[in-house]
Amino acid sequence: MKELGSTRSCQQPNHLLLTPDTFVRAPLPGMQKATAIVHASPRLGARFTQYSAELEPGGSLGETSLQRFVYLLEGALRVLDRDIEPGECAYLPAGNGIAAFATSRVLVIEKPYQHLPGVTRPDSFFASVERATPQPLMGDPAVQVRPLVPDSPQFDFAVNSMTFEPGGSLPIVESHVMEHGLMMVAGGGIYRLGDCWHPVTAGDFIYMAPYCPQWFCAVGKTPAHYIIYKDWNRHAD
Ligand code: UGY
Ligand code: MN
Repeated sequence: MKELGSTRSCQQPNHLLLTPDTFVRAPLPGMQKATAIVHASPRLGARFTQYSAELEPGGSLGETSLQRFVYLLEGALRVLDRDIEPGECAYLPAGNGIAAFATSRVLVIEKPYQHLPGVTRPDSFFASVERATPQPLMGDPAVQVRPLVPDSPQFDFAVNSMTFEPGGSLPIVESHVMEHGLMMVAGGGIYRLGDCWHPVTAGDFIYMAPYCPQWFCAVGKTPAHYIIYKDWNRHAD
């Protein structure tokens, strides 16, 4: 199929689906023994940058003045003085060095901090899908939401783990002011985005612009799992 110029990747005015067959790798400044696939960035109209970093043992991400959230998909990382495993994540108020000690794949989200008067900037923290408390989405036990960022106005974004039992779906077609960056981690299903219904599977990335109509239903015999970013706790400006 690829030879005939076919792909599920699709760009529309209100969303972008990127499938692994179309990923293009390039280094970012300061990276050592590492490369990046930039999925979403201000060039797309997003107010954040999201990329997958692929690191060799001993590889590292460069410094940044932006706040940085990392979620480990595969491998082993050292962040500050802690080792993290797949399913664990870390937040740094400004990107300090993050190093890999095994071949690793990391989801990275970077965003300029939106200050709120009277609210201090947050410190670094560590979290994991396993340690997060699951909340059924609108009371539906087939859809579990696990917040990976503390519930505090200090944070100008949220990242949630969402798992869907086979057949589980978002209860409504959502359309909201927040934008999303989403990485499918396991399983798959059908994602409605705007006027398109996309089959999606583990490894796919989706950007949803503000107000993009969105709905998902997990299809298959195993649960679907995705990690989803949204802007949060701030006025729309
Ligand atoms: O948090 C959310 O807006 C989430 N329910 N959206 C989504 O899964 N597309
Ligand atoms: Mn949403």
